[in-house]
Amino acid sequence: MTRIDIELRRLELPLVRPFRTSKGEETARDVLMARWREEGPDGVIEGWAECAADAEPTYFPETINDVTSCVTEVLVPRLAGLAAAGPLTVGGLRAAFASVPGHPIARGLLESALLDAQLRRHGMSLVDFLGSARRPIAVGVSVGIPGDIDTLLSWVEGYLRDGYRRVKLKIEPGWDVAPVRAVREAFGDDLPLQVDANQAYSAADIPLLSRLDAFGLLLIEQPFARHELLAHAALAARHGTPVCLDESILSLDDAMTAIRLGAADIVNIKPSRVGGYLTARSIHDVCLANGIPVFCGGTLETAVGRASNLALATLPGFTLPGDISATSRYFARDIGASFELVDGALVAPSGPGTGVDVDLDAVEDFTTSAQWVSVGSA
Ligand code: NPG
Repeated sequence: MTRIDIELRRLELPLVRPFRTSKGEETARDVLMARWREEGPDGVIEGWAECAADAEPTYFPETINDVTSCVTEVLVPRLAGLAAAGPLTVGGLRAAFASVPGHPIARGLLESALLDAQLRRHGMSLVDFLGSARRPIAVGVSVGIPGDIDTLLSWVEGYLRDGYRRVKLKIEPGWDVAPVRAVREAFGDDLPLQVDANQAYSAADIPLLSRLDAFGLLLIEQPFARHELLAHAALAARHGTPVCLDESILSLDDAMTAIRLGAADIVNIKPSRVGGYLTARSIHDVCLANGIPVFCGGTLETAVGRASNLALATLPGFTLPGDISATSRYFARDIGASFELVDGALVAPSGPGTGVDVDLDAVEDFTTSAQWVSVGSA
């Protein structure tokens, strides 16, 4: 008999620099984390995970409150009785949630916290579980929208000095061709450069977006609304700047549909957005089989999410640098050891599970709310 309790903790970590996209500005990362705690014959094991939901449905349909109520009222009750014969496995959890439509972020939060606990019980790292060799991962930096071009250039210059080898510029109508041109003129044509619109354009803007083709970008990410797969396919059919999907991909089915429609030349995989690391790996697999490069997206993760995303990004289809920057790009203080850039790359920790020793004092200091929910015995 194993006793299972799950803590939902909402944290607020101040950002070292405000992060503005076409969707708005954040000055702190408001993040929901789950702590999976199981107490059985072998003692207590804990696993941690974080999710990508925001306070508002800014990037994804699920909000932090949605995830909280789905976890406490829908998902955890479905686990009742499952730990009677021993610790719950990720497979058991997936089976219990199979009848729940949607809610990938909520399902992924619990699955990832359990996966961390399960791997710690087995003494296995997430890198080894995902079946990839541990190696340094080339990473990039995502640059928010500043007030003016001079500020943008000074930010990019600083990030290049820090060692980043790929730059992603956030764009929006009125802030697209000019900043891209300015960065190209200042830093040259060899800088791996890409742009991300976060759904800010419509199909009527295809002629405008075509002007970006002149700048040799690696990709343009999510120019149109998430359901506009046909518009993305129309843009991709021009064979100009490669088209990358992010917010459109909430599941493995979404990825397969996008590939079939020709709506994605490249896919940004954000594990939390698609329901966890197993689904993320499946999306990686289907993209690899279809010749679609992928990169690991980011949502200003804490050490827990950053370590997990680095582990995923060791898979062979992740041929493009991910949005997985060093800790100092985001936070002055994190809830785990800092990730430092070496030669433009980061390395996933090698310890069991995510490999992150969660700093409970820091967690406490950043907590804005917390609640425990117990998995019933029957
Ligand atoms: O390095 O974590 C990072 C940021 C990468 O640009 C990034 N993330 O639209 O992909 C995005 C954006 C994002 C941030 C999305 C926060 C959702 C929340």
